[in-house]
Amino acid sequence: MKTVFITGATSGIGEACAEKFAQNNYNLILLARREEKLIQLKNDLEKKYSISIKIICADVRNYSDLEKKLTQLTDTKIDILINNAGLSLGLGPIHEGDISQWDTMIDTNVKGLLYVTRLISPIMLKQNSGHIINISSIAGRETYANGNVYCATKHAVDSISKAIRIDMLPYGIKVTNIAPGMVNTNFSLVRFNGDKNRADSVYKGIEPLYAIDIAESVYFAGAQADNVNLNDIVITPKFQANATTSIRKE
Ligand code: NDP
Ligand code: 8X3
Repeated sequence: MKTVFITGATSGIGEACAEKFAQNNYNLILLARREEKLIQLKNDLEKKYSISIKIICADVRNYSDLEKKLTQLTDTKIDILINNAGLSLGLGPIHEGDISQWDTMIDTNVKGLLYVTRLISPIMLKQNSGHIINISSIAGRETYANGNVYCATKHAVDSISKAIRIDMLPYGIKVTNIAPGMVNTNFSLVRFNGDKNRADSVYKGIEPLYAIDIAESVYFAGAQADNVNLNDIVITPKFQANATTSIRKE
């Protein structure tokens, strides 16, 4: 049986990936900060599918804690790593920016992804096989008004994916970068600090993507023949052309 390691598995895209891979007979290693949600997911998915699930309650920003917890995995085969944990906080011009929100976004979306990759890639090197799938964003391709630091973190993910693809080439480890547009998850609720009206307005008049739509593409990338690597996938809802152009119904 194959094993997939998913960060940010307690919600949205990560949770949908957990279910999609479980359905397809993968064992799971699920990482996030909310332990109760991880335990609930483990119980639900193990009951529903004949798979085994390890949970790791950790914050991707804390390297020493990750190191302690992930070095226990050295005997576990990891076929796919999905670097998905991430967030956006706030939306505003640079001169009004909140420094602690910037730090959280940079530490989670960029440094957290690097920390996890630093710890898991040697396991893949030892195996001489593996696949790293990074969840970037359309905000990693284009910059939109007031998105400054979040867009910068996702541009960094885009660049890191390209760099890791080169680093991993001699070892036969694949790297895929997935860049979704609008996906209706808890993303906007987190961005707007729990303001549900504001979060809902992001998806008003347009049918957004759902977490499962992204999980389908992640699974598709992971299920390619061994000789095939999907480098980049950009996914938007039907009525979104790019980060700043979409058609909304009144
Ligand atoms: P959600 O808010 O629904 O999920 C985010 C997940 O990340 C949660 O499971 C959360 O778990 C985890 N997480 C956040 N911070 C940390 C941390 N410090 N350490 C460990 N886990 C963390 O949002 P999405 O599912 O939408 O977001 C997933 C990824 O997709 C993000 O990288 C986001 O930038 C990206 N994305 C989202 C888009 C969208 O429109 N929704 C579009 C493009 C990209 P917990 O709180 O339990 O730690
Ligand atoms: C999330 C999509 O366009 O809100 O990365 O930045 S967007």
